[in-house]
Parts: sequence; structure tokens; C-alpha cells
Amino acid sequence: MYLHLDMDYFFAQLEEKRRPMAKNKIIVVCVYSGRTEDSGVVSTVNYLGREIGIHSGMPIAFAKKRAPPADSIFVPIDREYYEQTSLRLDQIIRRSCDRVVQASIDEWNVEDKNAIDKAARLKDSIKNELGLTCSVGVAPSILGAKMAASKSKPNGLLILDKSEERRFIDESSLEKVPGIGPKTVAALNQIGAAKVKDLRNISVVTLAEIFGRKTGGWLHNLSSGNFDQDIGEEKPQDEVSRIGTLKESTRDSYLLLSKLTELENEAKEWLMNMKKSYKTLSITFITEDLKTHTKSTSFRNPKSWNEDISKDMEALVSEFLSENNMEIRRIGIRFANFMDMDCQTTLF
Ligand code: DCP
Ligand code: CA
Repeated sequence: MYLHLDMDYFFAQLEEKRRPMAKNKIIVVCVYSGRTEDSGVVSTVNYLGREIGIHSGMPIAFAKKRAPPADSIFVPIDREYYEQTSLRLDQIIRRSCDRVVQASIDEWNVEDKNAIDKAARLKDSIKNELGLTCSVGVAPSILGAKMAASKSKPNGLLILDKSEERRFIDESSLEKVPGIGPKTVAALNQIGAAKVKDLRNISVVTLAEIFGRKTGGWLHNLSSGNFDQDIGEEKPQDEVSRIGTLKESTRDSYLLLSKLTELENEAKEWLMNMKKSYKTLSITFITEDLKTHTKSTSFRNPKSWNEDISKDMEALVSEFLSENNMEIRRIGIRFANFMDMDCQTTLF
């Protein structure tokens, strides 16, 4: 069975979570371009905001016209915070499921024999550990699971068996099917198909003529009940990094190292979970003039997450401080050049 998990109004939900006062308000997460006060676009908005027609990609100025000022909060996007939460979610999901592929910052595909039993527990763990809601679909194909998850939104869970999945997809309008873009929908509408089942009235030859062999064949399969089983592959990651903003700009190595240790622990949790050791350690310094500087060191033998590197961090920090006299505003850590720890134990 396949499972698809999608966080509800992800960025806006996270902003809601850190502002308990914002319950029952419209929360609009904004990507400000900085040209004028309101220039930029909406990244996402909570469901209250969606009800009055605010949506991703809308200019902020338009959203402000719709949103009653007393009941709305406009906040700048904070990617660092969302990415950290995404990492926590990834850990929760990997802890309990067999084969996991992260599909985007807030979506996961899972293949697991026991997906049906795990789905509700997964939702509970995410609610209990992070206080967040998500929507989950479970079905015999990943396509069915994705469509079930989006149907059940928000905070939903929809489990389909083989025949329910077939019926559900058959009755779906074409624009609800992931992978069918607006142009294809328009072309299919033109030839009389509005729902997936309508595709059965069009021959595979005609579909291939209009959309090409690949898409045509895929549409034909869809109408015949052969749904996607492939959850994709993750590109192998060869580095993990964490960056943070200091409370105030500083050159105090104690303050720099304590922030670094915080970031080190976060990144090492990832190394531990992924069973990776690393050969390169880098520290990034963003100075007050917003320039980025990096200091790196490589180890001859890969280091595992539980080895102490405080001396190495100290050396890199003091090397940087001796070469540059600006105050440091943000600092980051990066581990790279991975080796699998499992494979290492068999090697040595
Ligand atoms: N996002 C963005 N710009 C877009 C679409 C999305 O910045 N045009 C960001 C904000 C979203 C996040 O990506 O929170 C996840 O995208 P989703 O499409 O999953 O949207 P949401 O999670 O916000 O809402 P939903 O509950 O519909 O999944
Ligand atoms: Ca989402």
C-alpha cells in the first residue's frame, strides 16, 4: 500500500503555531520583494484567508484589499523555521515507515505494507510532537494516495481499497489529477472529457496523437485503472547544513561557539538518523555587510555524529576572527562528503 502525507497550509500553520493570539485570524505569509512596503506575493495563507479568496502567488497588495486589517496578520516568510520543522517531520515519518521519499518541503510519499495501520498513528505523532495537522491518503497506488490526501484536507485521513480507489479516480474531474496540467485539461475538455472515466471514450491512438506517446499512454492507463506505483527517488544528499541568526551581531567566540553547538546538534541528529559519517566540516560566517565567508577542514578518516569536534570548530572560528574584523550576524555549520556508516563497519 501507498501513503501520501501533505501538511495543511504549511507555512501559515507554522506561523499560527508560534502566535497563539493569532487563532481565528487570517494569516498571510508573504514574500516581500522590498521595492515598496507592499510589493511581493503571497506564499500561502490559512484556511480563513482562503475563504475570502486569498491564495498563493497573489500580490500582497491585492490580499491586503481583501483582508480586514483587524482580523488579519501579514508575516514575512521564514524559510529557516519551516525547513527545520520539515526535517523534524521527516524524522518522525522515517522512524515509523519502510520506504519514504520526501516529495517537497511539506509532502511525503511512503510505500509500506502496513500503511493502513500506520496512517492514523503517524497523524497522532505529528500532532503530539509538533502540534501540527496534516492530511493523509492511503491507497493501492501512489496516485490514489495523493488524491485521497487532497480530498481529505484539512486534517483528514482517507483510506481507499482497490475498488474504492478505482471509483474515486474514475469520478474525479481531470484537473484534480496530479500530473494533468491546465493545458491538457483544456484540450481534453474540448474533446468532451471532463472526468477521468470520460477518457475511456477516446482511443489510445487519438490520445497519443494529441498529447504524444508518453502522456497519451499515461492518460490511457489512467482510464483503464493502471495507476502510478512509483514513489520516485530521492537525490542522494551529500551535505547537511544548518544556519542561524545570532541574537545580536558579535565577535565573541563564546557566543559564536554556543550558537554553533546548537546548530551542530541539529545537523548531527540528521547524520545519526541517516547513518552517515562525514569527512568535511565547514563553518559559514555572514558578516554585518551581508557577505558570506566559509572556513573548512577535511578529516582523513570519516567522523561519525558522536565524535567531539568542538576543537575543530574553535580552530575555524578563531582562524576567521583573525582574518576579518567585522561583526558576525549569522553563522552556519555544514557537514559534507558523506560515507554510509553501515558500509564503513563492513569495510573496516
Ligand atoms: N508555497 C509557496 N508558493 C506557492 C505554493 C506553495 O510559497 N505558489 C509554499 C507555501 C506552502 C508550502 O509551499 O505552505 C506548501 O505548499 P502546498 O501547495 O502544499 O500548500 P499549503 O501547505 O500552504 O496548503 P494545503 O493545505 O493546500 O496543502
Ligand atoms: Ca501542504
